[in-house]
Amino acid sequence: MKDKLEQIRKNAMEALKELDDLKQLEEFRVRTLGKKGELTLVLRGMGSLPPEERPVMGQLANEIRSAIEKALSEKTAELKNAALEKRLEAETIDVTVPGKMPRLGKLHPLTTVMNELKAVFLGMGFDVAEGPEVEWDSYNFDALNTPKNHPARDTQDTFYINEDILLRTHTSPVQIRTMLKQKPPIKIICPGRVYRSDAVDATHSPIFHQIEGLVVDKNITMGDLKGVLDVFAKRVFGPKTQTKFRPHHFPFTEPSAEVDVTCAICHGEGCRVCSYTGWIEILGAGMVHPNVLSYCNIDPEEYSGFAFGMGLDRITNLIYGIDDIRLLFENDIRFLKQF
Ligand code: 2U9
Repeated sequence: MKDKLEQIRKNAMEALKELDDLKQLEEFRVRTLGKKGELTLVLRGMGSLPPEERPVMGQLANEIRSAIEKALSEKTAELKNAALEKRLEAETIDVTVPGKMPRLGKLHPLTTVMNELKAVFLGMGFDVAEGPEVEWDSYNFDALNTPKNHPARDTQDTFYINEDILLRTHTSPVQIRTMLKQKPPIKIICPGRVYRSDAVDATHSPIFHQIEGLVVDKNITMGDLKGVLDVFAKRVFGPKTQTKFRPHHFPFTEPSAEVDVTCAICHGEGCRVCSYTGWIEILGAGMVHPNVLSYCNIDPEEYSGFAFGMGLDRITNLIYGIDDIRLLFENDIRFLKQF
């Protein structure tokens, strides 16, 4: 038995030298030291030895097992090290190679202008209110003093979901919703997307954007409206900008006005942008019609208010000198990159 054991040791040590991958090492371990391995098989034969030889053989077998285990773990470490070395070599990176510049996106010009206008009104103490784009016909028209068959509905034709529900033609229903659930004082702007059934051309799109504003409190006057819009115009178009109110008619305000600012391009001299008038129309405004306040359960004898509305797309085009509204919606990256 002693010879057998020594033979196992010799074979094992020689075999180990030849092995050069971790899988082979594991197979070797099972073959030599495992439950059905060579060493175990020899030890099973211990029973047939004379009793006095058993401890001696047992000790020798243990010694050989330890020796093989030691050699095996040394070889395993050696192979693992070699594998790591090889990987590190393969994965070396040249830190001097110039990096790839990540391509940064940027805000759409409409978003940039929307943010700027919001900031101007937030600076004057307005809150931002938002509401659904799919809206009740009654909030979009009836509440705004525009009952069924009113001629003003013609100029604001839109897309109907059914007889009572439509895509809003202005953000005004957001002001209605606010007045229905909140008592004055109210001082809000309502930015958002609106819809009209208009044919597409350089100045019309069935989808466009507005910012409207509403202030309702005791003793609100047309002077407050002029003050707010004058500050707004100076902040957006420059401190020398002047504003001019022209009488107009909207069903939801009385009196109503269209508001012009002096042309920021020619400063009033006259140029192509202002059609040689020196003035550019930027918004509509007026004092909230008593019928509108009453619809929202606000007593027009006690409270008054002003409202205004502007087309964000038109203002964006004015600020950036863009001459066709369609460019804002085509999302041609070569166009958008310029801003
Ligand atoms: C309530 C009462 C009154 C909002 C107003 C305008 C005048 C206006 C146009 C500007 C260009 C629409 O985008 S546009 O085509 N808007 O001229 N809007 S007053 O008046 C309101 C709103 C809400 C409760």
